[in-house]
Amino acid sequence: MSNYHIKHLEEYYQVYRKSIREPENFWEEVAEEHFMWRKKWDKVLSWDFSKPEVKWFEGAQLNITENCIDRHLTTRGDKTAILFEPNSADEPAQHITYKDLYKRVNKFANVLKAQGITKGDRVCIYLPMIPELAVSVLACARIGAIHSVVFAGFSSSALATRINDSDCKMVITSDGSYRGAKSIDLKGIVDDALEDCPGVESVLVAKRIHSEVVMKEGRDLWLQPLLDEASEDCRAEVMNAEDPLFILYTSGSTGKPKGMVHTTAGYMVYTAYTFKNVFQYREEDIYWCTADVGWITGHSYIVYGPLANGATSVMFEGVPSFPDFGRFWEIVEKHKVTQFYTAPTAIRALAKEGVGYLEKYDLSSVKVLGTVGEPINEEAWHWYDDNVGKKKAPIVDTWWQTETGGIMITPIPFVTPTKPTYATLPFIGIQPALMDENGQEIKGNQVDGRLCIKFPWPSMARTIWGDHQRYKDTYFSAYENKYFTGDGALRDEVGYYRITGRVDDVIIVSGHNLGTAPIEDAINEHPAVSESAIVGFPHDIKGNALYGYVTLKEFGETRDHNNLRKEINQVITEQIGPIAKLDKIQFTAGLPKTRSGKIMRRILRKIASKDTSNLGDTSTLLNPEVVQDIIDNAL
Ligand code: 7RM
Repeated sequence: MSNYHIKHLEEYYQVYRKSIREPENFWEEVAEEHFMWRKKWDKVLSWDFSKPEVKWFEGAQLNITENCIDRHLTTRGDKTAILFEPNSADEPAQHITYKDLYKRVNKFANVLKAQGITKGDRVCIYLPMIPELAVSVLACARIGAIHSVVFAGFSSSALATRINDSDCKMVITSDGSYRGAKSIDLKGIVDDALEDCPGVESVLVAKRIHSEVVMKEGRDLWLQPLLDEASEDCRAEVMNAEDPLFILYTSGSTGKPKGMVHTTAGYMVYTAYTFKNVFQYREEDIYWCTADVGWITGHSYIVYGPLANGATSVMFEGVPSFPDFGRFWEIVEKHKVTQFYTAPTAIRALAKEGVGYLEKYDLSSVKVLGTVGEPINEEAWHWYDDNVGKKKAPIVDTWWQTETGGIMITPIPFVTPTKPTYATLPFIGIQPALMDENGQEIKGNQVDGRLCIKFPWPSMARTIWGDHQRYKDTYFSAYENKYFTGDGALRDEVGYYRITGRVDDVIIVSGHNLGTAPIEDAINEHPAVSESAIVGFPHDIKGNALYGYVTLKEFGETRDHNNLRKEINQVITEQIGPIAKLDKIQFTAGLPKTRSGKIMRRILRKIASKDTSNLGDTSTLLNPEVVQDIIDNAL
C-alpha cells in the first residue's frame, strides 16, 4: 500500500488510522520515500504544547529548493514549472521550465549573496504576481535567507511595520504593478515605507511596468543588470530541519500583525503530501491556484507544494474581472487547467455576473475544484459545482490557516463524498477536537464547539517572530495541551466538519483576514474621531463587509459627514490598505460599553446585521441609552 497517494475511502481510513496511531512511523515513511535529504533525521518528532515547542525531523539536513527544483532536472527538466499568465490577455504567457527555473533561482540567489545577504538574514519581498516573486522566494530559500513576503496590496505603513518587526535587511520590489486596467506605483510605496525603516540596506527593483521611478543612490539597484551578470550555479545552503524558511504576517484580533515562522523540513513534507492528495495531482496536470503568493495559500500551493511534486503551477498576475468576467475561464480553456483552486468571494463575484461568461469557454479539462479562505455558502457551492465543474469535478473545501502551513480539513477528491458547505474530514495526521465553554472536549457527533488540534503536524508554525510568549498566549493558552484555531466548527452525524467562522475579533472580508483593533487604531488617528468600533456584517459577495461605529469629538460634529467618511477610509487605506476600507460608517453619540469599559460588540454586530429583535442581555451596560439611538440611526 502506498501511503503517499490515497485513491479510495477505505485507504483514507486505513492511512488515517495509521497516521494517528503511529504518527512518527507514518511521517518518517513519507519523508523517507519522497524527498531528497542531505542527512536523515535523528528523531522524527519531539513536542511539548505547554512550552510550546515542536520539532520535526530533528537532525536532518536539506535544502527545500533542491527538492523543488534540482531533483526534477533529470526527469522533468523541460517540463513547465511555472506557467505565467500576465495581467493583459494580449501579452503572451510564459512557460518557465524546471531548467529555466533552476537558472533563474540560482542567478537570483547569487545576486542576493553579492548584496551581502547570508543565511538567517530576513529579506522582505513586495512584488506583484510576476515570475520574479516565485523566483525570489526560492532564491532566498536557496541561500538560507528567511523570506517575508508582504502582499503588494498593503500600504506603505503596513509594509514598514512588517519590515521593522522582522528587521529585514533588504527589500525586493518592482517599479510598479498591473491590476486590471490600473497600474500601481509599488516603488513609491516602498520609498514611503523606507522612510521609517533604518535597517534596510538595499532595495532590488524589477522592471514590470516601465514607469519612471526614483532610484536612491547607494540603496536602490535595478535587478536585471545584476541578474545578467550572475552565475547560473549557486550551491544550495545546507539547512537544518528546523531552520526558519519564512515569516508570513497574519492579522490578529489585537495588536500588531503576527509574524508566523515556518521551518524547513516539516513544512516541505506536509505541503508536498497535501498537494499530491488534496488535488489528486498527476504528472500531466496543469494546476492553477488563483491566490496571491503574498498569502499562505500562494506560498504552500502555488510555490512549494506543487514544485516539490514536479508539477506545473499557473501563476496569474491579473484579476478575475479584466478584461471581463470571463478571464478565469479563458485561462482555464487556454492552458487546459485540470485543478482550479480559488476563494468563495471570487466565486460569488463571478456568479453574480451570470453564466454567460462561462458558456463561451471549454472547461472540460477541469477535474478538481477547490475553495479556501472562508466558509463557502450553499448557493456559491452549487453554482461552482453546476457551472464550472458541470457536476463532474469534486469540490474540495479546504480549511486551514497561515498558522497551519498546509491544508488541515478537506475532502480528498474521488475519495471523500463531498457535502456542500462542509470541509468534511481531517486530513491524514490531523487530530481535531471540538471544545466547549468550560474547556472540555466535546465527544461524539452532531455537536458544535471551538475547533482545536490535539497533536502536532509537520507544517505548523513554530513561533511568532520575536514574541514566543504571544504565540503561546494566542494559540496554546485557551485550552490545555491543544492548539486553538480561533474558529468555531460543527461535526455532523457522520463526523464531517463544517467551519462556522471566527470566534474572535478577526473578520474575513473577501478572504482577507482583518483584525478589528488595527482598523480601529487607524480610524482613531483621524483628528475628529474620539473612538470607534468595527464589526462585520454579511455581504453577498465579500462574505463579510465592515461596519464602523464612530463617535466624533465635538468639533467633528460640525463637519460634513460624507466628507468625514471619505477621510476615515483614506486613513485606513494609508495605514492598512484598501482591503480594510469600511462599507458603512455610522456616527454615533456613544458606544455601548460594559462597566469595565469593554465595547459590547455583540450588540453592534446585531445592529449591523439588521437583527435587532433580540439583543440579548444588555443589563451589564454602563450606557444602555445609546443602544436605541444607534438602532434608530442604523445604516
Ligand atoms: C488558508 C487561509 C485562516 C482563516 C481560518 C478560517 C478561514 C480558511 C476556510 C475557512 C471556512 C474554509 N489562511 N478559513 N479556509 N473557513 N472554510 N475552507 O485562508 O490565515 O488567511 O485564514 O480563514 O476562519 O481561521 S488565513
